[in-house]
Amino acid sequence: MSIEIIKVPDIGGAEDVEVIEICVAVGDPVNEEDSLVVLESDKASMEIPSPVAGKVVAISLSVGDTISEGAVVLELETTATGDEVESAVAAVVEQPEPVEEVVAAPVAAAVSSVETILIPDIGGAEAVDVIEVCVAVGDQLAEGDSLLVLETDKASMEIPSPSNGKVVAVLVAEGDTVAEGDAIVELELEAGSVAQPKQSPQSPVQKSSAADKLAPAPAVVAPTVPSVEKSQASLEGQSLYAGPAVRKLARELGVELTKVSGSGPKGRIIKEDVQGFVKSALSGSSSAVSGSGIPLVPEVDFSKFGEIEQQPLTKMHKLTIVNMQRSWLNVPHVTQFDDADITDLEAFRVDLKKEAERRDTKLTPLPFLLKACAVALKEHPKFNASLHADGEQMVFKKYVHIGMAVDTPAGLVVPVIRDVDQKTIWELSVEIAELALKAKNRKLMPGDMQGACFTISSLGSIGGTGFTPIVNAPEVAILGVSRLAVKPVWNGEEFMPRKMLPLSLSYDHRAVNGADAGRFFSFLAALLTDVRRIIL
Ligand code: CAO
Repeated sequence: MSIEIIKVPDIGGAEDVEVIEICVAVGDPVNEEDSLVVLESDKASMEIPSPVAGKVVAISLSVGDTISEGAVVLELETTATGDEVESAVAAVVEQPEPVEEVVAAPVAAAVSSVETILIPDIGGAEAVDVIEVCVAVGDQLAEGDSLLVLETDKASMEIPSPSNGKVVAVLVAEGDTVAEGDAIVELELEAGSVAQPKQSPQSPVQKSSAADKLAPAPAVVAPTVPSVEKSQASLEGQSLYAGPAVRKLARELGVELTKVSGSGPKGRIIKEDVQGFVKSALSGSSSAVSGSGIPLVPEVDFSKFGEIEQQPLTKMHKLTIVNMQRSWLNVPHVTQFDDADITDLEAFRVDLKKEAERRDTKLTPLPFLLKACAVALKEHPKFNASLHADGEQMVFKKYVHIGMAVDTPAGLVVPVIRDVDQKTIWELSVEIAELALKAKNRKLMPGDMQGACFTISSLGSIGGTGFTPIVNAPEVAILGVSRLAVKPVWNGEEFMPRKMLPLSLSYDHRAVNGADAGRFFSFLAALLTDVRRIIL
C-alpha cells in the first residue's frame, strides 16, 4: 500500500487550463482509466484519467482552478508500487521529439493544385467516430476552418484545414470511423497558397499504451480550433457545454443534449444531468417536458431584463407540476358552466350557524357541496369511474370518496374524504376542518390523499366568477366552485334577487360525453337548489 501523488500529465503545452469538473471525491475507489478531473482550455475539453487503480485520499484541486502540466491533482492510496505508478505517468509525460503534422502534403502550388487532406496524428487513437462533417463540396475555406469533428471516449476534437482553399471532395461522412492518415477532404489550394508542414512542438505523440490511456487527446491533435461544443452550439442555436464522456453517455442513452439543463459550472452538462434527464423521462416527471413531442419552452435569462430572485421549488410544488402536466397532457378536457340557485341552502345554512357553534364547528357551503356531489355520483355512475389503464375497460366504483383541493402556504394538496355518501353534513364539516388543518400543518399522510373518485376545488372564499379546473386523473371529473353572487333571476313574472353559486365542471371527454355531463350537472344544481332532495 502506498500513497501516490497524481499530477497533471502533458496537456500539449496548454497552460492555465480551467478545472471544470472533479469526477471523484475523497474515499472513492477508482479504477485505472477512470476520469479524475475534466479540464477545459479555449480549444478543447479533456478528461484526466487515473493512471492506476486506488482509493482517493486527498484532492488538491477545486472547480474553477487554473492549472498546467505538473500540478498536483490528487493523492491516491494504491497497491501499485511507486515505481509502477511513476512509469505509467512517465509514459504519458514523456516528451517525444516534435513531429511534423500530417495535416496536408506540403506541395507548392504555382497556380492551383488539389491536395488530399489527411487525418493528422490523433494521439494513436484508432477507429475514431466522425460526429460532424463541417464542410461541403464547393465551400471556400480559410486556414484553420474546421473540417471535421471527431470524438473518442475521452475527448472531442476538431480537425482544422491546413490552408485556404475550396473543397472539391468530401471523403468521409458522419458516423464513419477514421484513424491517422485517412483521407478526409480534397482541397483545391488557392493560387500561391501552400499547405506548409507545421512543426508541432506542443504536440507529443503518445506511443505507449499507457500513454494512450492517459492522453488528453484534444490538446494533442486539435490545437487550433474551438472545441466541439461551439460547433454544436451553432448548429442548435443555443449554448451547449458538455465534455466528451457526457456526450458519449448521452449518445448511448439516446438523449438529445439540447434538452438537458446543465448544473455544472457555467451551465455545463455533467453526467448526473443526463442521468437525471433519463430518470425523469422514465418517471414522466416535469423535466422531461419534451415528452409527447411538445416543443420545449425556451430557457430565458430573465436577469437580462431586470432584477430577479430565484427560489427553489418545494417538493409539493414539484409534485403539483408533475400531476398537472400529466393530467393536462393525457386528458381531453371539456368544461361546462352553470349557476346553482342556493338561496334556500344559504338560508338553511345561516339557520344552522348557532348549532354549528355549539358543535364547535363552522358550516360553510362546502359540506353541502360534498354531499350533493356524492348523491350525484351515485346517480350518475359514469362520473364515479375511471378509465382502466389498459384502455379496454371502465372501472366503476361502488364507494364515494371525494378529494378536496386545499390551498396551503407550501402549495396545493388534495386530501380525500372517504364515504361521503354515508356521512352527515356535521360529520363532513368536522372532517373538512380537520383535513384542512392537517394540510396546512403538513401533517397529511400519503394515504390521506389517495383513492378519490372525484374532486371539488372551491375558490368561493377567495373570489372569481368561474374557472376551468384540471381533472385529477385518473378521476374523470372535477367541480370548480366560485364565489356566490346575488343575481336577478326571472321567475316567470318578475326578476328576483337570488344567491347564485357559479359552478364549473371539467371532465375527461374520453370517459364522459357532453350529454352525460349536462345531465349530471343539472342534477347536481337541482340538489343544491333544494337540498331536501339529497335525502330522497
Ligand atoms: N361563495 C361565497 N362565500 C364562500 C364560498 C362561496 N362559494 N365558499 C365559502 N365561502 C365562505 C365561507 O362560508 C366562509 O365564510 P363564513 O366564515 O362567513 O361562513 C369563508 O368563505 C371562508 O371559508 P373557508 O375557506 O374557511 O372554508 P370552505 O369550507 O369554503 O373551504 C377549504 C375550505 C379548505 C377548501 C379552503 O380553505 C381552501 O383551501 N380553498 C382553496 C382551494 C383551492 O386552492 N382550489 C384551487 C385548486 S386549483 O389551483
